[in-house]
Amino acid sequence: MTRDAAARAAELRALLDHHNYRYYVLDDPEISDAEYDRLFAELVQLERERPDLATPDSPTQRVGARPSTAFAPVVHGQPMLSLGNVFSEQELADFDRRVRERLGHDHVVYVAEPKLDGLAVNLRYENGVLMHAATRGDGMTGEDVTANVRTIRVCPLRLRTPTPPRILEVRGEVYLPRDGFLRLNESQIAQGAKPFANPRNAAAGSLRQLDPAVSARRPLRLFCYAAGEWLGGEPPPGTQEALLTVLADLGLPVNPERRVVVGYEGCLRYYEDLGRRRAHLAYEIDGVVYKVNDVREQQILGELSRSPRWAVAHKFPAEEAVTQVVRIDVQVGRTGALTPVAVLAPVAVGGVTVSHATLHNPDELARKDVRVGDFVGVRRAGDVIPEIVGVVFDRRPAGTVPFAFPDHCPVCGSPVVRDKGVIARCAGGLICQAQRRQTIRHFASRRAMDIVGLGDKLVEQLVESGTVETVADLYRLKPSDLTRLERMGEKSATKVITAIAASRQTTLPRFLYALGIPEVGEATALALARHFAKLEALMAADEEQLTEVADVGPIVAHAIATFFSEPHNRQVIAALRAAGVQWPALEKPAGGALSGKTVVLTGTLEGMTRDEARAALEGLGAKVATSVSARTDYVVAGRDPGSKAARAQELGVPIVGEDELRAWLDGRRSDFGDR
Ligand code: 5U1
Repeated sequence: MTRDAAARAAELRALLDHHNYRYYVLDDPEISDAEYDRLFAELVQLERERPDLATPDSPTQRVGARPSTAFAPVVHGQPMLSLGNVFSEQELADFDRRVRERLGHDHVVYVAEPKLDGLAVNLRYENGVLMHAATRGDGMTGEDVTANVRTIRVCPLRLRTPTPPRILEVRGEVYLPRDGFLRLNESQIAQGAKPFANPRNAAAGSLRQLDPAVSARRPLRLFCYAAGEWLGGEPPPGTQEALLTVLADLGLPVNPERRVVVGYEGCLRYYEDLGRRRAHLAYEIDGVVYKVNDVREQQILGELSRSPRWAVAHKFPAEEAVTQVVRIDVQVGRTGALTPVAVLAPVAVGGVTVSHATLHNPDELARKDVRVGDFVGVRRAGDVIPEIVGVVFDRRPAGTVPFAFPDHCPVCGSPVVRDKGVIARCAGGLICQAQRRQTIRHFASRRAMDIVGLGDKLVEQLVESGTVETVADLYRLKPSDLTRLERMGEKSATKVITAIAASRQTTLPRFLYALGIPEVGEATALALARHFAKLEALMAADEEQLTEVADVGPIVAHAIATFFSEPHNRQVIAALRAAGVQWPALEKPAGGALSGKTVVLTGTLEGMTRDEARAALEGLGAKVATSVSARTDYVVAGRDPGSKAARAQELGVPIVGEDELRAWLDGRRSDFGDR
C-alpha cells in the first residue's frame, strides 16, 4: 500500500506536469479540464493523507506552468495566484467552515462572480497608462502580450482618473464571447485552417499571435477581478466589493453579474441562480468564484503556496447527454498512437452538436465496455474532445458484441504494440503513412540526424508531393527535387542537400534514436548502443536479451523487438545503410566512462527527463546524487539551474551544460578527466 501510494503520487505528478505543459504552454490540451481536476484532486488528497509524499516540485506546490519563450518574459510585480476548486455543496460547506474557523466568527461576507473560461492576464498601469500586459505564466513570470492586449477594445489604454496610482497591476480574464467564437471558427474553416476546440483555446491562441494585427481582428473581451501591486495614489480599497467598483470607475471592464452574498447559503443561492442562467450568458463559464469581501480578513486567512485561503472556484458539473454509438473507429495519430473514437448519433451537449467522442485508449474502451449500438452518456466540460462517461447498460440492445481492438495498424497493417502506459502504437514507424511526416521530422531533428533546414513546411511538401515516402528517400534527393517546391531557392536547396549528405556520418545512439522506435528515447538509444555495440547484434536480439540492457524492461523490449521484426522497417534500415549512413564502431565498454564519479543534475533539461538523464549517467557508471558537496565531481545544469549550480560554483565543482552531457552520452567526448 505504502509503495502503491508513493508510485501513484509520482505517476500523478508526472501526468499533471505533462498536462499542465500541454494546457498552459502549448495551448493544446489532451484531456478535459474535468479530467485534469480529478487527477489534481487525487494528488491533493494523497498528499494530505501522506504529507511525506509531497515533494517541492509537486504540481500542488506551485502556481502554474512554465511560460513559453516565444514572447519576452515579464516578472509580475506581485505573484498571480490561482484558485482552488470545490465540486460539491459539501466541499463548499467545508471551505466556508474553514474560513469561519480561521476568522473566529460566523458572519462571513463574500463577493461572488462568474468564473470565465479564458486566459488570465496582468495589466500593469504606470501613472495611469497601460505599460505592460502579460499572461500568468507560472504565476511569477508571464509572457509579454502588451501589443496584443492593446488591441482589445474594452481594455483601457489609460485609466479614467486624474490621480492614478503610480503603479497599478490589474488582474483579469481575456475571453471570447460565444458569438465571437462561432464567427472566428467559421472564418478559420473558410480559410482552410483548423477550428479552435473551445473559446478558451481560441482566446489563448488569439492573444499569443505574433502579429497584433491578427489579434485585433479577434473579438476578444476582458473582465477584471483583482489588483496586484498598488503603489501611490488613493490607498487600495478595504473590500473586494469596493475594489471592483474602483476598477469599474477607472474604466476597466468588471463583470456586472458580481454580487455580495452572505455565508454558505448566499454562495449556494448565487451558484444555483447562475447555473440556471448559464446557457443565456454571452460567454462560457465553468463555475463561480467566491472571495471573502473584507481585505483584512483575506490577510488573516493568507495563502497556501498555490492559491489563497480566502477564495475558491465552485465548478459546475460537466454537461452531459445520452446518445447511441453508431460505429467505433480507430484513428492512428502522427506518433503512431491508436485512439478508439466512438462515432455517435449527433446530440446537443452544452449547446454544441457532438458526433464523435474519444475513448482514449484500448484499456479505457475495455473498462467501459462500449459497444456499437450502445446508448452512452457523453460529456463536454466546456472543453476539448467530448468523452464517453459510460454505457447505459439497461438500454443495451440484444446482440451487441465487445469491441475487438485491432492488433494490426488500420493504416499500414503493421503489428500494434502496447507501450509502458496504456497507449497502443503502430510498430511500422518507418513506413506508416499516418506517421510519415512526424517520422521524417523526428529523424531530421537536432538530437537525431541533425539535418538543418529540413523543417515542418519542407517535410510536409516533400511528403504531400510524394517525393519522399520513407526517411531513406531523403538520401536520394537532388537539388532539383527541392527547387520544384514552393519557396525553395537554389541556395536553400543546396544547403538542405548538403546537410542531408553530412548527416550520413552519425553515431549509433543518434541513429537508433532517429529511427523513432516506440519507447526508445535518447537515453535508451544510448544504453542499447553501448550494450550491443553493433546494429546487427541489436536487431538480432530477442526480448530476453534486450531486457539485459540497463533500464530496458519487458514492455520496452517487446516494442524494440517488434519494431525490428517488421520487414518494412528492416528494409528502410537497409536502404539507409546502402545510402551510406554510417557511424564509428563502438567498443563494448568494460566499465562506464563515468565509473566512480558523482554527478548532480539541476535545472530543466530540454531533450530528456531527469529520470532518463539519471539512468543514462548511471549507465556510464556514475553515481547520481541529489545535493552538491565537495565530493561532487560534476554538476549538469539545464535551464533555470537554481541554487545547486551556485553551490557548485562556490565549491569549484565543474558545471557542464546539456550539450556536454549529450556529448558524453553519445560517446563523442570522453574527456571527463579527473578533477
Ligand atoms: N472571476 C474571477 N476569476 N478569477 C480567477 N475571479 C478570479 N480570481 C482569481 C482567478 C485566478 O484569482 C484570485 C485569487 C485573484
